[in-house]
Amino acid sequence: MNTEANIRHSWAEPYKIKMVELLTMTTIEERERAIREAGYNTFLIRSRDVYIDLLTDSGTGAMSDRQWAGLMMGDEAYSGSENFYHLYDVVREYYGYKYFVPTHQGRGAEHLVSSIMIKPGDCVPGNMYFTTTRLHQELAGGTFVDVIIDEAHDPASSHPFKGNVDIRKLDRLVQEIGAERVPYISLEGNVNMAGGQPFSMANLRELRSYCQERNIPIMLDATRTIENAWFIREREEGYSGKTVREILREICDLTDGCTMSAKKDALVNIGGFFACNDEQLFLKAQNLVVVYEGLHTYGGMAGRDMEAMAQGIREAVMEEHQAARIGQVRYLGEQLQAAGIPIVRPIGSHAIFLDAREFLPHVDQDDYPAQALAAELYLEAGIRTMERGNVSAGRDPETGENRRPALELVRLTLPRRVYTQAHMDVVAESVKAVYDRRHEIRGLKMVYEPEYLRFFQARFEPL
Ligand code: P70
Repeated sequence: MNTEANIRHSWAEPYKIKMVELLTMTTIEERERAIREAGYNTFLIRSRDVYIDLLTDSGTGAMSDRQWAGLMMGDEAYSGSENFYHLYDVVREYYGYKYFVPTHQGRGAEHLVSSIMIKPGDCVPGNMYFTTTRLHQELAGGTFVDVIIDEAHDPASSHPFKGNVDIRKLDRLVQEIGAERVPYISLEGNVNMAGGQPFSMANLRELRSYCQERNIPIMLDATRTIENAWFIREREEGYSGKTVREILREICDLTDGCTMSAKKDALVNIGGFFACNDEQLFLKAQNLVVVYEGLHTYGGMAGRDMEAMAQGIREAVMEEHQAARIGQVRYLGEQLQAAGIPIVRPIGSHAIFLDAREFLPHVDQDDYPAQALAAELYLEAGIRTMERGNVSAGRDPETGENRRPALELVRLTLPRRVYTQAHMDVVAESVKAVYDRRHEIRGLKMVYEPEYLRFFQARFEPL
């Protein structure tokens, strides 16, 4: 176990490397061809053409030897797998919810919650949208309403808890439409689209008492909530002496249920779950999961995947793991800040977000500056990142216009336990090189736009 002192002075990895995966390096000509063939969309680049892959921290982490050993313990029974019961015990112990339904990944759980809880015409308030979460809410006939604090939409604000809910915004909505049309509040830990920003325990307590008075359940998006717990410990008064594990439990105990993409915090390549305390809700979810995912004792996962997840959750709450995780992200972010590159502040837990509006002020938002910047980073050094701006935000269903969100960002997402400090140096050098020639960078025109979650498959051409 790390002591307080060496957590503070070093974020050195609490593991050593037993197996490696070779990387391929490409020439500029090869990258020019690859990005053109990918329609200037980093989602469409083949992974063999990527050097350092910062597209996402989702399912891209390195598993431990114990997790790999767990794969050999897979009980692939169609029903009643041993691994299901093991995973259930671990979720019960660490997250604390009474009932548990496994799903193939996070959006499987979102689909269950949205279709069970939302009626057409309902509004679902949340601390900023997430793409898949909002889409499932809309497909169920609901409307997402953003109730995050204003600071979250300002990349330059260094508020320590930019993930907080603005209770006044929430109250305005509830007054306007009535609590009966608010099926639940969707609360995300370490808010992804805001830059990986945490909520505070004080804010959650206030939200809890507001919701309890009005009978509105709180459904937590637990995807990166262990990382949120780390920030509470680091920044919130009264928490420095608590463990991440204790704080995670405290968060979950203040909510009614959760959806989880285990591909992040829980250190697995695939998996997710829904968990809750209400028996009726659980019974509905358990029934619906067999329609869309698989039997309720595997929910789309193999037995071995559930075993790896059970072990992954145990490793994820370790203090030394989080110290290294967040330390590595901070190491990269501080290098970029020192070079004067505009990034979202404070530095979050899973990624560095470049502020593409500041980076490319000469590119109009409808010419997709973040998409163009992600393409340039790939061209520069084979580094793959992800657009999180106007393309991701999509169109307003009412007006059909681009949403033009306040945040126009490029996400450099760090997979867990995968890259080294030297890789971070290469990334920082490459971003600086692109920054030096930023005036030459032009926007993009969208030439193919799919109906759902367009950012995954849209194609572009240079202007
Ligand atoms: C990412 C991934 C997934 C995710 C999430 C939060 C806070 C739910 C989910 C869904 C993958 C992704 C998804 C959509 C667009 C881009 C990337 N986030 N809640 O890279 O979970 O992927 O398991 O279905 O971050 O941020 P899942």
